[in-house]
Amino acid sequence: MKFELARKVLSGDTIAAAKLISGIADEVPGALAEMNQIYPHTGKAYIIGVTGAPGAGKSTLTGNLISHFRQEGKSVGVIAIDPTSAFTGGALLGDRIRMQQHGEDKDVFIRSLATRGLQGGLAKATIGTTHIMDAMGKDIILVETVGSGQIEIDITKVADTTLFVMTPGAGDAIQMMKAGILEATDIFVINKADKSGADIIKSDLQSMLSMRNQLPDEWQPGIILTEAIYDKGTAELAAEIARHREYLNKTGELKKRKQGRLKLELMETVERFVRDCINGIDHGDYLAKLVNDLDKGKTNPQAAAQQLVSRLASDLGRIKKVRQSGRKMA
Ligand SMILES: Nc1nc2c(ncn2[C@@H]2O[C@H](COP(=O)(O)OP(=O)(O)O)[C@@H](O)[C@H]2O)c(=O)[nH]1
Ligand SMILES: [Mg+2]
Repeated sequence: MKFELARKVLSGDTIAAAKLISGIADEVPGALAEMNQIYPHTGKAYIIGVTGAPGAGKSTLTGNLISHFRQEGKSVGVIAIDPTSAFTGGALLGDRIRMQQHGEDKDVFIRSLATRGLQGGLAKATIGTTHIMDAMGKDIILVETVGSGQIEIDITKVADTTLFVMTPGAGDAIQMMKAGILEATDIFVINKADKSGADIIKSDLQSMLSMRNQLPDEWQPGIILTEAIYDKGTAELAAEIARHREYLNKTGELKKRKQGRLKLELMETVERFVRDCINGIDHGDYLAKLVNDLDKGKTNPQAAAQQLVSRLASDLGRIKKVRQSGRKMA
């Protein structure tokens, strides 16, 4: 049956959902067509990003948040993004165990997304996975990702609320503030507060935040102390997430974030489309010739790019004309 996978996903079938998630990560054409059936059922889920250094306690915290939201009667989806291992890789095994208590719960759906070998863009695959969980009716989607470099900053654009998890003794707070993290974080979590130094990080963070130029009605990122292994601070963290959600709703920022995601997804789709088209021109011979000319110094990247784009435009124009005349004939 046509779009059977999408139909099954919409009825909550987790095996079908897992299949579709793999399909979009690998950019399988059939899966992309199925996704068109998914989009009309999206836009309801609230997306929470959990980022921070490896070992900070993100998975433990995520497990606590799952329990909290389940107690509120909400269904939960979890996306664990693993930058290193392949699908069956090691790091996620521990995560699975930490979240295993939810394994039997049909209202909790956990999927890992390996970034290595990902065909499309990372943001697109992640956003696609949130669409699938959203369409399955998940109220909350938690996205756990290691945050330390440049790519991960993009992940914060995927979430409505971004948590940045830090720990005492993991170096000076100021040093940990890689470019953009301060701006991209909605809530700071100082986990492992059972260890000494949590209060030092907190005051460092507070003084950094107070140095920022802020508009009067701008969001003031909260700082929450947690001891995730003892499930301490979970309720406070959930309350802060709720406060942020309310702020986003009230200010219209929620809609802006959603549109930002749609734009990101669109742009990655366009990039992919353009790349495919370029590779399709003379089956890539045209590209190879330009690379050759660049190598010989006969052209430069700017001129070669312009040449490629105009060739692409004329090819696309031809395709469109053929389609139009085809339609007239029919
Ligand atoms: N002392 C202490 N250890 C914690 C706490 N939260 C997590 N851990 C431990 O830190 C390690 C890494 O936790 P994990 O949740 O896998 O971190 P992730 O890599 O950020 O997902 C595990 O051994 C946890 O048991 C905490 O609040 N206090
Ligand atoms: Mg983890």
